[in-house]
Order: sequence, then C-alpha cells, then structure tokens
Amino acid sequence: MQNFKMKFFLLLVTLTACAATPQDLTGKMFTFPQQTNSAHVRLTTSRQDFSAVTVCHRSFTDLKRDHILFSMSTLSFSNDFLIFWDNTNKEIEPHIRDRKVEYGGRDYKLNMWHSICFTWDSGSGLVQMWFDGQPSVRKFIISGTNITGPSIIILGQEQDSHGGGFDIKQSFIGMMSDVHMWNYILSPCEIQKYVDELSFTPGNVLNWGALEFQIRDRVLIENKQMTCQ
Ligand SMILES: *[C@@H]1O[C@H](CO)[C@@H](O)[C@H](O)[C@H]1NC(C)=O
Ligand SMILES: [Ca+2]
Repeated sequence: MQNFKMKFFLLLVTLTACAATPQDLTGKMFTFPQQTNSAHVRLTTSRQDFSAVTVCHRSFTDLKRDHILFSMSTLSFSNDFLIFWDNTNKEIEPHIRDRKVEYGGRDYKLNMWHSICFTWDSGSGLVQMWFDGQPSVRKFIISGTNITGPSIIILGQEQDSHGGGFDIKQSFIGMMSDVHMWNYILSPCEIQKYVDELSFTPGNVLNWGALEFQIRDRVLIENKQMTCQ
C-alpha cells in the first residue's frame, strides 16, 4: 500500500514536472474519479484574441446533477467560453463572454461517451452545438467582441473567478478525452471526421495529440479502451 502510494506520488510529481512539454494523449483519457472542489486539469495555450472558436471533446459520466464540461476564463470574464450541463432543465449551455444560451432536447445519456462540439463566430455572434455529430439550431449569443487576454482553461472544475472559485456541486466526475480547440469554425465535414474518429486537422489552440497541461490532485491519465475489442 505504501509502495503504491509512493508510486502514485512519483507519477504525479513526474506529470507536474513535465507540464511544459506537450504530451501526445492519443488513445488516452483523463479520469476524474472523485467528487472534490480541487481536482482539475489546467490546459495551456499561448494563443490569445479569438474572433471565432471551435471546441470539441468527448466525455463519459453518470452525474445526475449540474456539471462543468469545459471552463475557460479571462481576466474580464470568468465564463469567457464555458460548456455546462444544467441538470434541472436538462440543457447543455454554452456561455461566451458571460452570456449563455440553452440547448435542450438532446439525449445526454449517462454511462456512455458523447462527442460535443461548439462553434462561435464573433462576426455573426452565432453559436452552434454538434451533439454526437448532430447539428443544433444556430443561436445568437454575442457578437462584435473577441475573447481577449490571457486565458485559463480548466477541465473538471468550473471557474467562478480567474483560475479558481470552484464549486464541488459543479465538478465533473467521469472520463474526458479528445479535447481540441481551434481559433476558427470547423466545417460540418471536419466536425463529422472528428466525431467518427477519422483523420482531422487537430486543434491549433488545444491539441490532444500535443497537449500542454498540469494536473492538480487526483486526476489520472489512463487508456481509453474500456471494453474488449
Ligand atoms: C477580433 O479579432 C480579429 C482577428 O484576430 C480582428 O481582426 C478584429 O479586429 C478583432 N475585433 C475586435 C472587436 O477586437
Ligand atoms: Ca460556479
């Protein structure tokens, strides 16, 4: 038991020490195994000033409460680009620059992987969700403003302040994989390729195949394969 703890500790230390070096997480997932108000992964990008954004990820949970799926804050807005599950209304909510819209009527089933992509363009101000490859209505959220300044991107916890203000009741428990972010809008065909796990252009802001990140507390990197194939 002590030996295991020590190995686990050394693994954490190694991962933290390697944070600056991008890692190829192809075939891997982050496992968030425990409800806390601290465990999270902080993703690093040098890019700033976004006039358009696409974010895609896959996640798997059995949470029957509100939870965060993606939290990006800047100094100006703690919800500068955020994806949130509202369990009361059964809606997936994108937030951009602290504004939000709601997407209901999707079969966000527990205990299975879902691919969720969001696009937003500051010119039109329209946001769109691709849930398991199915496009949503295009809704107006906010236009004529860019997401500017240094950002903090966090998986596993929702930021109420820049880099903090975590609420245990909004934390994510489960697995997350294939997180990509682009500073432009992906075409429907590119999104379909992502959903089908075919070859696609990886994110130029966040790239799962070359991810810079830091793990805080108990989040594990594990192989994504969970069934016999
Ligand atoms: C937003 O960013 C684009 C491209 O980076 C730039 O051309 C545009 O002027 C910016 N708009 C605002 C309102 O800052
Ligand atoms: Ca919150």
